[in-house]
Amino acid sequence: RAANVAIVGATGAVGVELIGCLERRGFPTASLRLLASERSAGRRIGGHVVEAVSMDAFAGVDVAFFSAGAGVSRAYAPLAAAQGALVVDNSSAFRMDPNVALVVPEVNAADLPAGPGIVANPNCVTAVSVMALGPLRALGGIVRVIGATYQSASGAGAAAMDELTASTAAQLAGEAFAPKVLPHPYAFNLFSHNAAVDPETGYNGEEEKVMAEHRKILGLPDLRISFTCVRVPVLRAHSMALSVEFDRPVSPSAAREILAEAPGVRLVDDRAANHFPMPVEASGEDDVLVGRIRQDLSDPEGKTLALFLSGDQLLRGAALNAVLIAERLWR
Ligand code: A2P
Ligand code: 11C
Repeated sequence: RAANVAIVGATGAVGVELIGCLERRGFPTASLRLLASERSAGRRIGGHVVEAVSMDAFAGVDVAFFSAGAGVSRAYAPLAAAQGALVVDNSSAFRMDPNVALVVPEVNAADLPAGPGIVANPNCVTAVSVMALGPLRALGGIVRVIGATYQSASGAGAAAMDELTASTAAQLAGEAFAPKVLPHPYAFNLFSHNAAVDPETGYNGEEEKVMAEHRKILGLPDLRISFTCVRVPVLRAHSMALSVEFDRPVSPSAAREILAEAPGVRLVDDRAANHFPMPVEASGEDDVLVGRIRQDLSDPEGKTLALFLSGDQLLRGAALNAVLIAERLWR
């Protein structure tokens, strides 16, 4: 049967994409309830009136998507699940809970639970990265990953996207612009990810999440992994450079063959044309673009590959992945 669906955070950058993905993919929807904060109550989106989220909002809801931050998820997701809803949570609130599955369906659908409850959607960097790392496990065991990211404004929400556009326009017009959403000037600049930095380790919260989530999704609790996360002036696709070490020698051509067949992945690896994954080409695309596949020459044993990825942060990184999870669970 068709599901009664709720979206919490429906007015946000991810929420709007969730509405679009459900429609585009023909998710069997009997009713759609759009929820956000008090600020948005009464707003209309595509014929639906937005309501403020409340304790009573989940009666009769079969599938609830949450994308309004970890605090809202902690406050309402258990309530929705207790009332029988299948909850797909895009926040970080439950991802590392050992009783909650953290899933990218193409990689670890086997971790999905049999019944309703909360399923977590990964951080957008993790979701894009494992789309390549998952299939590459066919080459051998992954023992170490070094990543550096080029993260878009969308990861910080709709207001950050607006700030990128407005600050760029201001700079081009020679006008002053005071950042309000992000901590640093964004136009023609880049900066270390805005999550808080652990004074002991020097890693920021985004990097810590990404590293822990890779271990959980790939089922490799001892994976040696390090990420450096950086915000770049791009609107809605995250890119990343990865160095991936295996437990045996590996060849770029074998990796290319595997990735060419991998669902949800598109090879963009044209050395002659110097054409590789770019955020402008990944934006609006369901597939993660993968290229620059080459032997990492820093490893004399030939066990390490270097690659470059670009994936739409709002789709694979959030809304699309959440809808793919719901599709697997709602039958
Ligand atoms: P609202 O638009 O009413 O503020 P983004 O990631 O693009 O910033 O979007 C965040 C989403 O989360 C928006 O839909 C926002 O609604 C929603 N949201 C933020 N805080 C709350 C809250 N306290 N209760 C419900 N929804 C919230
Ligand atoms: C960013 N990836 O680009 C973050 C946003 O763990 O859900 C999402 C943070 C998270 O800033």
